[in-house]
Amino acid sequence: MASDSGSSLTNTDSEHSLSKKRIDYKAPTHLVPNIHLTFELDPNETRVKNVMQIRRVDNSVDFLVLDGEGLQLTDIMIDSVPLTLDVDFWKDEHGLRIQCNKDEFTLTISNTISPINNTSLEGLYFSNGAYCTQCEAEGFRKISYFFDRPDILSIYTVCIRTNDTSLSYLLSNGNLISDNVNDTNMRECIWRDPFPKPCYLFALVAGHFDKLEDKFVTMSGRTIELLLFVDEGRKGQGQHALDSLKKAMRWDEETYGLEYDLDIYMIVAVDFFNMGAMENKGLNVFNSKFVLADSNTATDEDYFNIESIIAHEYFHNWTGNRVTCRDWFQLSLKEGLTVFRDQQFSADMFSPLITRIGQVKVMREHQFAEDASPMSHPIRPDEVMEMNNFYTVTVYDKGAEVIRMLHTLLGKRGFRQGMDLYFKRHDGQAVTCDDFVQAMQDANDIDLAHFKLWYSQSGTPEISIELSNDEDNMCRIGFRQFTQATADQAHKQALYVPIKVQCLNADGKAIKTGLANDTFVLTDSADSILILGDANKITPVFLQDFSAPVKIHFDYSGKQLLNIILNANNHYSKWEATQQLFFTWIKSVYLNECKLNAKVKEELTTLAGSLPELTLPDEVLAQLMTLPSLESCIAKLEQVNPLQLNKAYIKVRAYLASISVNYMLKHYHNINGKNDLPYAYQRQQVNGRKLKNVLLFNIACSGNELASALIKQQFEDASNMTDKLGALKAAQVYNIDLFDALMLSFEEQYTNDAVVMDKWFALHASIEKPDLLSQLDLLQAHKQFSITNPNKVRSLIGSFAFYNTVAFHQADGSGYKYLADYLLQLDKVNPQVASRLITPLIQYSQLENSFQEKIIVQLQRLYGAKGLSKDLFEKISKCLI
Ligand code: 0A1
Ligand code: ZN
Repeated sequence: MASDSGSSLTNTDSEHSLSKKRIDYKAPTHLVPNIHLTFELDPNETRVKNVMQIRRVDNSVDFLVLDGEGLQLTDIMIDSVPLTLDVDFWKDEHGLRIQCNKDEFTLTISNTISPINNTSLEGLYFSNGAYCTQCEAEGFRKISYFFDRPDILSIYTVCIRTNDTSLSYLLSNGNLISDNVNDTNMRECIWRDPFPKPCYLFALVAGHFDKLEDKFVTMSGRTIELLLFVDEGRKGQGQHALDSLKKAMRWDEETYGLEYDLDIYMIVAVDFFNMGAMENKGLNVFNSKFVLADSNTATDEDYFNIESIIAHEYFHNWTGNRVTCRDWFQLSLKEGLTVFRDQQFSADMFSPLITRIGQVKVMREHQFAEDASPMSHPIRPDEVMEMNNFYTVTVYDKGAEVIRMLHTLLGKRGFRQGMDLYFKRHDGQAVTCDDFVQAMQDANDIDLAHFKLWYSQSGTPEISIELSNDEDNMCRIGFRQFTQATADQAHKQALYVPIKVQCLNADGKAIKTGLANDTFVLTDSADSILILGDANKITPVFLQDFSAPVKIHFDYSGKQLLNIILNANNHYSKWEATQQLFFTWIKSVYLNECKLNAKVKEELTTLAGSLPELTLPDEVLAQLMTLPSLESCIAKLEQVNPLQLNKAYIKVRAYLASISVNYMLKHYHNINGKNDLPYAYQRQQVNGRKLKNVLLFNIACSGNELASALIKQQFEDASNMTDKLGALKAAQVYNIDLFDALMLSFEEQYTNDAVVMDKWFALHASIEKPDLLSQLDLLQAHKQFSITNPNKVRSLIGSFAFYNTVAFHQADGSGYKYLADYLLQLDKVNPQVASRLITPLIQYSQLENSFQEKIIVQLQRLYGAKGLSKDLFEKISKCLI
């Protein structure tokens, strides 16, 4: 009856009857131009009165279906006339069906909810003494009965009432209309948001906070009030977030001509939040981890992430809020585009290279793995059971790669013209990915029909490339594309793939390719190009800057890769070549029973010998000296034994570190000696610290006895969190006793800082030792740990399951069982977080059968559990079919 299904399932439920399909979209039968909400706050029983002005748009329909979950209905009226249950309306656990054949009417519904008992952190919840809402994707139905779908846009007036004087701020979207206290000491704040919005952008926050204030003058001269609310005593940690917001506001004006629309922009930081942040109109809610920063508590990486997430949420004001999604299958319309915009911003603010490398790692480590898993889906999914399961690296990050390809194809100007047309056509509307691509096409006079397959086809295209000699001294480069069948789609088509190509001769000099923008666009399953030169002497560089989200197969020799590292003029290509080289060595040692053979040793020695000759900026050098993650190596192999691979990985890392340790020690001392400036999040300083910490880590990996003193010294002298954490990470691979001693001192120092303690939990959970499981039990009993706090759960259990190969993939399956046991508990508290945490158990396709079998045992156990959430059910059932 109501438009969604239940949250509690048994394994006998049929998946099909529960999921929704994209093609089944139906336009709304009714619209709600205005909604007036009144909240009387109480932790146990908050009263919600919802007055909706409703207009029927389909007069063949004489009833309306409203979503509502876990609500206590107290009152329901149409045009002030009370309705009778089972006569005028019907109710079940998904919502209401109301009989009504009026064209225009006012529907008033009152209900109560219990914020304090809401541990799902969806809807209205109460934590750390504050009320907070999270409505995306379908959380509004846990607050009040409504059409909980993104294509119903309403003007909201919100009245918040309380007699709790400790709640100094009562906030909602839009502008504050009034703030009064009546004679019974009831305070009442009224907010009105003049921009029609879907209910997923509604927000309410009530609590006691410290407030940072600032102003921003827009390009048209309007003054916007900026307010940042943080927990009491944390004001000193909010400035970077506020500065980031102003940068983002200016950047969007300069880059896309987009100006902020309301007179006030508020951000609230909370400790209990399921995701990173939420773009509610004019009232963003942030996980405090992505707001709070000072040099003592946040690393350079934290500073980077805060800047980028603050910008992401701000950019949503246009890409997401002013133009929103018609239905949730279109999520990438706002997310892919906004991630692309935040990447552009980070590249401009910090560094194009580092931003790009970071993004490529996300794709290779996480998105490729998702595509190879039972959860594989296109960036615009076709079938969904639980929408929260589709806030994925595919929708977000692959979605951003698809937008990036459009940008490459249309150029900066053409892309901007497309964006302008998109806003001109669709401001104030709820639209589809097709509408977006159409605007890009119409503004540029280009046919994007083939390109659009990226929206509907899942899987990672694999491009195999071969070089051969042709007539007239020409070299033929042959390309073949193939996409393996995925769990959701058996048949694949050739996609439109822009491949950036560069060719070097044996001395590293660039050879002209004659390709426009150095880009070859592969549109068929096979094609080739000719360039001048000898196939045996050319060193080609493919997919520069990761010009498409694909895998490349080309059989490089070690010599060719070294040629690129030493001679290519593009830093990204150098990084890519080192990653390839490292992977080749790790694979070869893995296949050789974890022994280093003479060829690998020789190539490692050549690379180590050429490091001192590479006069490169610190940021590049630091990247070149960092191995690819173990996860990205697993993603490139089949039937992997992760424990053996880890051994091979450590072996290569240690050998390379040991043969270059003198160079690294010298370089480390050199940088450390210059380090006397007060901390600033400033590019040169950040890059210096990055390189220094990479060096320290490698020195530790070499096992050199000098490492101990250096680590201790750096830990003690550190004037900032980046260096402190750098020392701890080095200690973690160097010596457990040293690590434990430093961790104890770290805990004493930061015990009262929740965000910093997350780092402490994560470090403990990632120590590579088989008896970690009993230590995890102890850590769960730590006074700072709570299963109700997603940050803590992610830090401890997430770090173990995602990144601790030795402890998680134990040969007896005990690591898998540990996670499954934990998920059974967590699912009852917060299904959304449980469902994200199951990822390492469902991404098993690259593992050796013996590991897969042990994982399946745990998945079957979970599947048999009573009352499993829809979130976990959807994922597990996909694994077990
Ligand atoms: N739209 C937000 C992310 C977000 C999504 C879902 C949430 O709860 C289920 C919370 C936040 C963004 O892209 O930043
Ligand atoms: Zn977003």
